[in-house]
This record gives sequence, C-alpha cells and structure tokens, in this order.
Amino acid sequence: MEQRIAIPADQNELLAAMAEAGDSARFLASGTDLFTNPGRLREEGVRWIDLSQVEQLRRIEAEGESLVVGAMTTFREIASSPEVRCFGTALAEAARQVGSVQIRNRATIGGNVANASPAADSLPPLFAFGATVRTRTPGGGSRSLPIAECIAGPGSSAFAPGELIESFAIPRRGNRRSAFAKLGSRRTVSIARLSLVVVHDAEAGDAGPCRLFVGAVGSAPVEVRPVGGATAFDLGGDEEGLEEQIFHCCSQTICNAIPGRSSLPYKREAVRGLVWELVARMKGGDAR
Ligand SMILES: Cc1cc2nc3c(=O)[nH]c(=O)nc-3n(C[C@@H](O)[C@@H](O)[C@H](O)COP(=O)(O)OP(=O)(O)OC[C@H]3O[C@@H](n4cnc5c(N)ncnc54)[C@H](O)[C@@H]3O)c2cc1C
Repeated sequence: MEQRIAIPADQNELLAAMAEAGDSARFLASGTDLFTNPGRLREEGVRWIDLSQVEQLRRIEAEGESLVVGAMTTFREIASSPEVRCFGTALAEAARQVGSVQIRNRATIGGNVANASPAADSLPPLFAFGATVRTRTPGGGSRSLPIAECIAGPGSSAFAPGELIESFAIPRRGNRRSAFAKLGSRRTVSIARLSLVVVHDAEAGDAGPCRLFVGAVGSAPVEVRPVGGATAFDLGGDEEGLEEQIFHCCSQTICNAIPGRSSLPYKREAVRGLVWELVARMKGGDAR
C-alpha cells in the first residue's frame, strides 16, 4: 500500500497536519531509531508527519524559571549549548556520549525519549533534573507531564497515539552541579549498559545534598536512595568510605531493579567505577 508522508514547513502546517491525522498521526524526527525498523514505516492506518522542517521545535532557550529544549534539538546542539552546559551539565555530557558524530548530528532528544529505550542516554539526566515534558495532543490541546510519567515500559512510552512531544522544560538552578557517566561494551558508538547521574542542587554554597539516578537497569532510570532514611546523599563532608557507601546503595538499587536478570552480577559490580568517577569529579570541582 502507498504510504504518504506530510512534511509541514512550520508550526501552523504541523498543527493542521495533526488535526487531519488525529490519533493516527506518527512522527518522523531524524529516523535514527525508526529506520532501524523499517517495518514500522509500513504500518497500516498510520499517517506519518515529518518534523524536520519545523524550526519551532528546535530551540534551547530560557523561559521563566526553566531552560526549554525543543524536541527536534539534536544531541550535537545540546552537547555544545552553553545554557545546557551551565544549567544541565549532566545532559550535555550525556549528549556528548551518544553514538558517533554522525548520530549526534541527526538524533533528536524528542525521538530519544519517545523511543523509550532503557539505554536512552537523555533519560537519566532528565529524571535527575525533574524535567517536565510539554506535548500537543491529537485533539489540539496541550499538556505538561513529569518525565517520570512518560515511560510505560521497556521501549514503550506513555504518550497517547498521535501525541507530539514539543519540548522539555528543565528547572533552572543557578548553583546546580551535575555529572553523567556511562559504561558500554566499547569506548565509542556504544549503547549504555549502565549509566549514572549525580545532581547537586544546593540552594547556597558547595556543601549539601546530592541525588543519584542509575540508568539502563529496566524500563526507566531509578533513583538511588541512601540507607538509613536520609533523602539525599551528602558529598560535602570528608567522610571516609563515602564512595563505598554510595556504591553499596547503587548496587542495592540495581539488585532491586533487575532481580534475576543475567546482566545483574555484572551491573551491580560495574557501578563501582561510575560511582568513584562521579564522586571524584563532584568533590574535585571538575563537575559544573
Ligand atoms: C549507530 C547508533 C548509535 C546510537 N547510540 C546511541 C547512544 O549512545 N545513546 C542513545 O541514547 N541513543 C543512541 N542511539 C539511538 C538514538 O540515535 C535515538 O534514540 C535518537 O535520539 C532518536 O531520535 P530521532 O530523531 O532519530 O528519532 P526517530 O528515529 O525519528 O524517532 C524515534 C521514535 O520517536 C518518535 N518521535 C520522534 N520525535 C517525536 C516527537 N517530537 N513526538 C513524539 N514522538 C516522536 C518516532 O515516531 C519514533 O517512534 C543510537 C542509534 C544508532 C543508529
């Protein structure tokens, strides 16, 4: 059967195409995921809309208390943005480690989140920053939802059929520091086997609580909880054995997230290296 694709030139044409397609609309961003599964492009009853010409979806700008990143922004643009490097360093670092130069030049953050891969590198930083996802619904309305509500399962997002991701809003905190690290099977062009993000959102000064999220351990990133009922980790002091304590919490989180999985023995040990790297960077002032 002949497949037709709408190529709106701007936001107005996009909204018109969405209104016409209703919940049968599906979106083509840059195709780095879609073209690996060409069968999807031949699905019956689906109306494809190519987002590549809609410049309004491609932006990084401050909006009130948030830094807004458009869904069609590429990982190259995110990695090199001074605003993201300042207010969302871990996201810039994750973007810099996605695939290869060629992939980063094309792959978009909207496609990465919509694809909902457990190994998606944008997800752990977005979870750690408490980002909000702004969408356009097939009926013409809009909604905002926390990133944590966007993942339904491995490779499955919680967006409605025909719902468009427009942008991500990251709360801006002037004194936030964060860092991202991942482990893959090789040094470059590697899908994450495990990733870790640390975020320090102190209201004042360098000392204060940190939150950690571990990625690639099940459908969505998981927050690492400190033992003993504390709500956040404190990297401010000189406590001996801090890295080992954090490692044990991460390891326990991984055991809870993927019990019985064949990758568990590797991941629960391998996280030690990520913890040591990120703690050293946060304490050494290398992380912004
Ligand atoms: C060789 C290679 C290496 C890679 N390495 C990494 C890596 O290291 N880390 C990593 O995280 N990923 C990696 N990826 C995957 C990464 O390229 C994709 O996840 C990419 O970010 C998806 O964006 P896209 O623009 O190509 O989306 P597309 O492929 O166009 O779309 C992906 C999915 O999202 C939907 N979609 C796209 N945009 C929207 C929108 N605005 N609203 C609603 N739905 C939308 C599409 O319908 C489709 O279902 C790699 C891919 C390849 C081929």
